[in-house]
Amino acid sequence: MPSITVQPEFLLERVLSLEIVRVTERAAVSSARLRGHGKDKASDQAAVDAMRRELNKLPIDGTVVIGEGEIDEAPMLFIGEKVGTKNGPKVDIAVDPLEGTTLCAKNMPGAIATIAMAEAGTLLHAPDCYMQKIAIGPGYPKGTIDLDAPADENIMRLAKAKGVKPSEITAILLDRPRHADIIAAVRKTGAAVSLISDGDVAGVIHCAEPKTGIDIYLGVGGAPEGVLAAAALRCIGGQMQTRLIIDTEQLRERTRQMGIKDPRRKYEIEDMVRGDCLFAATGVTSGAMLSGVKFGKDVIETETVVMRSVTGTVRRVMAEHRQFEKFHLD
Ligand code: VTB
Repeated sequence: MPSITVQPEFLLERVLSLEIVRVTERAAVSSARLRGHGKDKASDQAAVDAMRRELNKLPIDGTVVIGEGEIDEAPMLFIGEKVGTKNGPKVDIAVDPLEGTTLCAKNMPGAIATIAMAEAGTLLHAPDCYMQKIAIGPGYPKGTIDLDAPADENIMRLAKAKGVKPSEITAILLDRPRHADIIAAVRKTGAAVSLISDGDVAGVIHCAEPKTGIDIYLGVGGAPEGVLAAAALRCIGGQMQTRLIIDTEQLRERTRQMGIKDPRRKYEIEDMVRGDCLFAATGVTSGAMLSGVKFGKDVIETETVVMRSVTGTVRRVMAEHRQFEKFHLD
């Protein structure tokens, strides 16, 4: 048999692509236990605790660069927190242990536990602020969309690139009053608007999944969610442009500290995720992307999607977890 030489870092990265599945699985199961109980904070905390516990078992020297918030407001998985056994590669980590806390609290579709991992210094270190975003799936010429162009123009350009009428385009946006003008502009072109109450990491990813029928993401959402979505698109292809919304002196100071020289900069995917990365998400409640956690009599079932940019491989891991008590605690 010919021997295959694999660089140690490369091998570890391959191993980590399966290891991070455990991290999101555990976070999803822990928060799913509180699904529908109206407890936003408690379900988020359960996800954070489980994710942190699992991350600290990984052979990595990790730094949380996108987390639950600043050190003074987030006791765990705060921006700058070190995680992992330290015996391993230096990595940047972006987490949203429970993306869609309200969705989980109300047991509505689309809550996920999600994470992205990349070589240290390659993920955008963004504060917990808003971000303007536009995204489409793969297969279109570069420059098909532009964050600074009006929404109707982006719809027309995308329809042309897709070879369809604007009325055959569907845009996805967070259902927020701040999007009234964009929604009106999109509808004026004849395109359809799909509104989500939360969960715009999945919202962006939907653009790259033909089965969802979503063509374009538009609007303003969280910056942490923007970086996570960029990591996913880095793996599966697509275009995305973003800009941080830095509208207070405090945020201006914080972005300076984080090394962001131009707070008005327009980011492409490669500026937010500057190298190869891993992305994983496990469904908490069922949604278009993932099934939610199912609690059976003896088995807990989870569905996770894990992506790797080096190869563009997307794996869907359907797991059956036994040993209930142990699963909850270890
Ligand atoms: C989005 C969405 C999140 O926050 O980023 C949104 O993906 C943005 O903030 O699930 P507002 O809710 O203030 O509009 C969430 O809805 C919650 O984190």
